[in-house]
Amino acid sequence: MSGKNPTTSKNTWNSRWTFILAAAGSAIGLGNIWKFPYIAGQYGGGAFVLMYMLFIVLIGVPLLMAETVIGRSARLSPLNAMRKLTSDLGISPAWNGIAWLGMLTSFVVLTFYSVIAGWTLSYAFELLTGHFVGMSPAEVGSEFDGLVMSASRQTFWHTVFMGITIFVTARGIHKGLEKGLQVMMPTLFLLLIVMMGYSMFATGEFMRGFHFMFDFNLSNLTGKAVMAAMGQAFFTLSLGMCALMAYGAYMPANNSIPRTALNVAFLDTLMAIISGLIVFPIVYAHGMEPSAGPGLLFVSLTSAFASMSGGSVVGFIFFVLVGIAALSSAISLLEPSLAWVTERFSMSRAAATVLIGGLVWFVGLANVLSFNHWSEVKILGRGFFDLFADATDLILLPLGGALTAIFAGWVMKRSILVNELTMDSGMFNIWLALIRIVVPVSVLLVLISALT
Ligand code: VAL
Repeated sequence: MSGKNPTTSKNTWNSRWTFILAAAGSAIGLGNIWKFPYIAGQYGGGAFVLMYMLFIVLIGVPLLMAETVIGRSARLSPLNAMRKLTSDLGISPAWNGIAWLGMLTSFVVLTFYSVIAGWTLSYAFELLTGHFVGMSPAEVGSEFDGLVMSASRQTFWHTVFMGITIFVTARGIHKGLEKGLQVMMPTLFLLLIVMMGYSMFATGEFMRGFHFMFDFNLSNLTGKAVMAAMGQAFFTLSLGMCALMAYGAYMPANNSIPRTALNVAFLDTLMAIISGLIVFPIVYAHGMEPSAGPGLLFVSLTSAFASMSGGSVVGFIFFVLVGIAALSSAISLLEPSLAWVTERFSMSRAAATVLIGGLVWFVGLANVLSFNHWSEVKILGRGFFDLFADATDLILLPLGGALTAIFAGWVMKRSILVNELTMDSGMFNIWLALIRIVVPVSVLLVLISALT
């Protein structure tokens, strides 16, 4: 096995908060603010939201802990961590497939994530110029259509976003991440609260939005909705992509993994729920449909910004912050492949970042084009964007998650788990039961129910 062992203090994050911030920074992103409201809207609200929360608790938290344990116990990139664990145990290297799968998934996710993050930057810029002032929701809607129809504008912003991601990542974990995250995350949270205040007091439709999100209607609970809720739970917590496994390698030994996992899952879910409570009242107030799809956040919020006084400035700040939340997630999506390439080819971090980031950028162009020039190109009945999004949500993430759970629960040495998790034995056994049985069986059942 090649590679240096980054256990030196230089390569572990120095404060207890940094790991929580970095993990929360990875988890909280477009998945909460853009994706959660739009899929909750497409699957009819309440029942979907409940299933999603159930999956966060039963699958998300235990898996978050498992991925972090693997990363921290080996203190290597996901692939080399898996190689170390499998060779220590003397078992088949086929298990290393978990890391290959995670690297593939994080790569694929980033190719479309960057395009959507580009939309947020484009919106921030347009709001700043006062472009949307006084526009009706229908006009705001056709502006959105104009953006997705334009390959050049999307390519421009996708390039800007990947450029920033590469720049920040190449500067390394200390300089690149630590400082920024301490300011970004709290500011984003505050602005979301302010926006929720707007939805609550200025739209007159807060309760309707609230009921849409929380009224449990059993008839909405189709196999597909349950599947989507599970995929979203993985996506939003950055699970099944080895991102947190990669971050775990830098986590100080005295950080509590269970406590961190609970904090991150709580903050992440809170952000998603708040985003829903912002978006749906605005959707109703402007006569839109919750099921409008990927444009939901952009059209609904921008319509609100267009009609409120000072909306251009608030909107600008909002989309910049969403872009920054996306940035801290994107950085974590680069990390699994990046850490491996630096270890494997003894390449500098900067060179590896440019190489992988460049490849992501290139493949990302297929996503850009799938909305316009290539809209007729279909694979398995889907354009590239839908293909990548569905392949990750419906197959790669659950598969990666289930395999990680089986590996951590059934294959890893108990002593490593006990040492890393430092829980009392009752809690440990609950965790073990979730990771051994509940996670794999739920993934299997959901896959079967969605396919039949
Ligand atoms: N978890 C993040 C998000 O929800 C990314 C890494 C997918 O946006």
